[in-house]
Amino acid sequence: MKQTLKFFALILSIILTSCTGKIENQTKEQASSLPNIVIIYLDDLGYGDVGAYGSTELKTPNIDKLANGGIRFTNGYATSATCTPSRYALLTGVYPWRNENAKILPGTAPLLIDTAQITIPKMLKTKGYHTGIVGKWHLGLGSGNVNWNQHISPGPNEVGFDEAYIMAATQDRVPTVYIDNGEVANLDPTDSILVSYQQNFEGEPTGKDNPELLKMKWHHGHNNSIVNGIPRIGFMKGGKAALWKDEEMADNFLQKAIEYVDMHKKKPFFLYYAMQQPHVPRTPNPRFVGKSGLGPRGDAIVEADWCIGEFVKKLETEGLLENTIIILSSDNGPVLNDGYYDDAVEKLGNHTPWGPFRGGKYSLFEAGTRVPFITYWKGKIEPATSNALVSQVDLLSSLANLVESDISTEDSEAMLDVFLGKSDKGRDNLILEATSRTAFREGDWVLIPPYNGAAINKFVNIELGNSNEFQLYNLKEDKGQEHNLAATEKEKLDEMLQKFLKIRGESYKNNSELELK
Ligand code: NG6
Ligand code: CA
Repeated sequence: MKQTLKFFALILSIILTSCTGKIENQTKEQASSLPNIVIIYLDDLGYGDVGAYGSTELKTPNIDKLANGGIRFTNGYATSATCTPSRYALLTGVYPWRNENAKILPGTAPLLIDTAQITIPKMLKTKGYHTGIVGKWHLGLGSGNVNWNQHISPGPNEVGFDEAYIMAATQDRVPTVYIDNGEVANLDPTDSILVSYQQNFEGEPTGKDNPELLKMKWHHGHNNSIVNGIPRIGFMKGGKAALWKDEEMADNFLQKAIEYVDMHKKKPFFLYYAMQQPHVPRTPNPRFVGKSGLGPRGDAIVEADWCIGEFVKKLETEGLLENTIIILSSDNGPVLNDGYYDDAVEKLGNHTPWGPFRGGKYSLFEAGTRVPFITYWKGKIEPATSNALVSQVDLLSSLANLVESDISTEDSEAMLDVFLGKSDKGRDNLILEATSRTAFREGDWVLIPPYNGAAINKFVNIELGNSNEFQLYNLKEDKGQEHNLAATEKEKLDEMLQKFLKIRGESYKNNSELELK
């Protein structure tokens, strides 16, 4: 009897192990058939800054290789004309104007994304992906009053990233340190970091009071703490060993991105490579200084292009290029003088960072949000140009389709076929945003409702899109938005306004973000 029982127990255990084995194998097989996903996201790169998008003065051979070997979208949009809101929408698939805090954040802002909210990396983790971010975060950290000398949380690790090597906000904002999975990298515990956006720390020099200490001069804003001879936004003290070296930032992020690939190449991975160029302060490595002939802004773009080339080379030498989809875009349109004297205006020559469009960063006109937008997948995506209307907010649902997840959001339209070049049918319409004001694009038309405020920001010298009257443009005939048709195309105006209001609601009128100084 004992023997028979033992025999049955043995048979049962064999059956069970073979079953669980099968299940495990299935997940493994499914996981290994999934492609790696890389989002390369630039900061303030304009539509016209890229060779494949018409730049002749500035050469970007490595971005061009992706654009010419993949799909070059001509109607691809960031959701916003500034960084934080665009990044929020990119990761969450939610329009930034739905979150009233999705505005340019100081370095001390709390985490903007709700830890219960779905994000691209969270969605991908449900399918077995390893997820990482390297580069600019600018979506807030902690829950208010971060102590930079302790573990910093919640942050990227709490909204879906297994690994996060970031700068907290922007290169021109304190704290000017790297944060490695919630810990300030290279922090000497005896030299605490203090950060404030309200007041200076006693005895610390500032850009405003100590011009003799500056290697880069401020033009507007940017006159608080001085780090590496560069005056920043916000005050900071201590953490000397942890301070980044601006000229090494690009190499550092590239190296971390490459290390990430090395560590995780055996499993499907998602890497959000959020580059800092060509945002201010523009500090290309000495290897790139003078390379563009356009001053530091151009040199920083040449440097970024080189980094992209090196990163793609890494995927290639690892044999990963055929199994990796690369999406490249920018968080908002271009700006020349964004607060420092760095020759961006003086050395511009014939270069047109805004391409054929009007406006730039901060603007509701096209150049604010119409950005380079490229999908590349060697052997899977046929090279093409697509005029389909697509937005970065669509990536969440579209990537979910790619990995056979049914996760989606109301704002994020699943258009995997468009991103893979199998369809030309993009979105019907899209809400555009710039410093809390919104506009409406549908088909070839764009409607900009009236907004108070200056028509032009005289510091950055960019037309913001504000007017006392409705503006209506036909982008097919008038890319540069020169001819306001609101008075003559009354029916179209009304139709657009009704649709805009239906999605956006009357609250679009509360454009409360501070006027940029
Ligand atoms: C503005 C800064 C600008 C830049 C921007 C954020 C001033 C006067 N201007 O407030 O230099 O940092 O914020 O750029 O401080 S973004 O690309 O991250 O949105
Ligand atoms: Ca930006």
